[in-house]
Amino acid sequence: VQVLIEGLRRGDTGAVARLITLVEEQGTEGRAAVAALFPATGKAVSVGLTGPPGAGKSTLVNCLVDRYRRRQSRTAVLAVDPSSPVTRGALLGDRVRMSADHGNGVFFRSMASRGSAGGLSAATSDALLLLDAAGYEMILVETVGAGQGELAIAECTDVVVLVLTPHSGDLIQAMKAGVAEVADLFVINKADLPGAAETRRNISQALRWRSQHRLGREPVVLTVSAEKEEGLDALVTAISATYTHLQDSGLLEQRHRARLEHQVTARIREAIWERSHAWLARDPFMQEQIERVLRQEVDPYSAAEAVVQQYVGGVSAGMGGGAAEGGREASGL
Ligand SMILES: Nc1nc2c(ncn2[C@@H]2O[C@H](COP(=O)(O)OP(=O)(O)O)[C@@H](O)[C@H]2O)c(=O)[nH]1
Ligand SMILES: [Mg+2]
Repeated sequence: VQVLIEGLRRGDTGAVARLITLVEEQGTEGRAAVAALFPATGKAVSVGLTGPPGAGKSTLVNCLVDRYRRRQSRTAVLAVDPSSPVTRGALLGDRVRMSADHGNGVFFRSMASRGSAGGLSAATSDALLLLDAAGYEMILVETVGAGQGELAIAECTDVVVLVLTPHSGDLIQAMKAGVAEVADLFVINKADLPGAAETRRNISQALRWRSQHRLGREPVVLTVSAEKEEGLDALVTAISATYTHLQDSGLLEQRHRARLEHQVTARIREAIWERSHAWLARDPFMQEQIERVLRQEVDPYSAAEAVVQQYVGGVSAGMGGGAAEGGREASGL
């Protein structure tokens, strides 16, 4: 890990790719890398592009990469697919974890979900930290906005761009999934197809009705054509303007804080679980509760609550109840 970290610091993209694999595995080596490189983070701008499959996110990312590269920004792309189940990840094998520096200074990396959406977002935020430490100034993150996993994009990136297409009912889906709530910028791609202007009006109108915006103001709605390369400079300008707005309004700092808080909380949850589940399985009090569930004396929820009460205490107790203290000592928690 130390060698890879030094490699990353020297700008060796192979080392960056291997470190990302380590954080994908979410093991101790990945943690060590994040710990060592965390002080070197905090300079990158991250932009998440989400939206339904086929909306043109990848095509759009390629167009944006070209433009950022021309502006001399060191650019990296993370392609994340939260809908990809374990089997698909295994099936695609190396392709899923393909990573390349296209010789134009742009780093590209695919990440596949191997487990929960929570695990993916932890791996993605770690990968973002590594890329940030590696000196990438602009990091584009593409995720499929089809389920609940895409909400994680708002926990990982500074600016969220929602990519939709004309007349597709995408917006309704996006609203149902809650992505429309977290989007800072709405992009209607495929404006070369009919109906883009009307879709744009409909979305603007829907946004006007909304009483609150995560952005503190109404999000901008743009029409672009990634394929015909139309409206892309306006998109780059809108992304910059959104970022500046976030900076000036203090929202960027707020988001940054919320993001770190989320990461710390997620790690606390993991650490508590890692440390407790092995002894919990052998714990007499826990076993007694299981027996009671078996005898139908209590339901599983109540049994779980009794175990938590025993070792952690009540939610509102803060420091934990008196009885919990003894239990906590005995269990080594
Ligand atoms: N007509 C049209 N097709 C597009 C445009 N952008 C992307 N596409 C096509 O839409 C399909 C899906 O694009 P892709 O970038 O893979 O979508 P993703 O799944 O959101 O990443 C591809 O066949 C693209 O060529 C566009 O601006 N206009
Ligand atoms: Mg794609």
